[in-house]
Amino acid sequence: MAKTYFPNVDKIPFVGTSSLKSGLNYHYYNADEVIGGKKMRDWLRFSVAYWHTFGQQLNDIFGDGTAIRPWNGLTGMDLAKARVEAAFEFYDKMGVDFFCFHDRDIAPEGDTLRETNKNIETITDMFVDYQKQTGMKVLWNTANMFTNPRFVSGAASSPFADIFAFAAAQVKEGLDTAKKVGAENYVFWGGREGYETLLNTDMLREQEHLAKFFHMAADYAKEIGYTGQLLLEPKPKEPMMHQYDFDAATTIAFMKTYGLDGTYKLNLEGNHANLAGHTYQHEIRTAREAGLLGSLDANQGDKLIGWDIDEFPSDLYEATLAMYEVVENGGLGKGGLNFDAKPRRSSFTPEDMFYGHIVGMDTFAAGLKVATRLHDDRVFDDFIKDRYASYDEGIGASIEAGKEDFKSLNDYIIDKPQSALLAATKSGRLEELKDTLNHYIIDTLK
Ligand code: XUL
Ligand code: CO
Repeated sequence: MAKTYFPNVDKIPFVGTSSLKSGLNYHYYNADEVIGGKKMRDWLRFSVAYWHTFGQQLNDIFGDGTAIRPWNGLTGMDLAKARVEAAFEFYDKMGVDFFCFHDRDIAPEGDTLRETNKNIETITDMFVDYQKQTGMKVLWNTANMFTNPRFVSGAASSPFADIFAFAAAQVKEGLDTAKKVGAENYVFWGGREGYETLLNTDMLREQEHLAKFFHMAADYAKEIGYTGQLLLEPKPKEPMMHQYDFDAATTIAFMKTYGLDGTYKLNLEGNHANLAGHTYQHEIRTAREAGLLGSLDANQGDKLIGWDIDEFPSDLYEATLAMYEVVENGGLGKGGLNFDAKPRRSSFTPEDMFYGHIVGMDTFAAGLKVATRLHDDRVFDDFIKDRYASYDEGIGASIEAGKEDFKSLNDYIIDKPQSALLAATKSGRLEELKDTLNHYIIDTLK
């Protein structure tokens, strides 16, 4: 019998909502259940993040790792290989269809890039074998260009040309890997693409380098026939004081400035949205309306903490509104929901790795159910349509059609009394809408 890494956990079954108590089972995620014309697994396309689940030791800046993991004690390639075996056992038991990884999560670095790439290829050979046996797919892979000290001042935006060259070669290998493992997307999160102080930074030159880098990556992907979607992942701060891909709107402006919006889309993360002073829904809406919604990193932050804590999502309200955007978008296409999340430092057993994903998957599955009803009943759509109705006829329609100017609008409005202007406005009914939203959540999930 093959070695078992998680002997205390069986395949996670769907048990429904008959029992309130959590356990190693799903209450809402029922992979093959059809919601709004599509299976849950196809709406949600859940993915396990290799770095958090198989790399994290749960250390924080004040304390060592607490994680008890079946591979503890192993090092180098032995560790890397054990993690692959454990990972595929974990995916099978969770019943997820996708995983994501950084190059440096899966294999140790050698002294040269050539040696490092050899290590990667040994591990991705194992991935491909397991993928053939299990049908597991890669949602995306990416390059870690932020941990090693060579990236102290960035990668593609580093002031030092050799570091730019190294980053290019690293992403070249990353795109070859993406093609090899059939990754449906390739992600760029600008780990240290930003600055600490403008006193020593040529911001324009750094951003031009970054754009050039993304063009080179897209060109190389095309050259090798890699057809996955290329994604940029915004984050406003941490590790750099200021990150260039600050939020969805800033990244979209950057993409449009440098002609990247035809080749790249966005990967949006809940906790990153909060750090930028936005809701997760705001970021997803911004990308959706620009036609640039690519994929989602599902996690949550905390109102009381100002940094990235990558907590597994459990906030039904936030998940409902995120899924509402996804449903309005007709799904995520090649994208999915990647749990860029880890258990808390005090949740250190192997079983907590399962519980973390269970709460995340059940939260988003529940969110999908509520969102589908909100969409089908046109709860917000009808309200919003009515709120803007004055643009559907008369002067509003004429403004939208470009038939008016400041002079014509002045003539139209100049003699209207204040009472008529006030009568032209309507209550936004925020409290009523929130109450309705609560009713939908409670009724759908009962
Ligand atoms: C960091 C983060 C990354 C990216 C991939 O905050 O979100 O893990 O998702 O590099
Ligand atoms: Co992320």
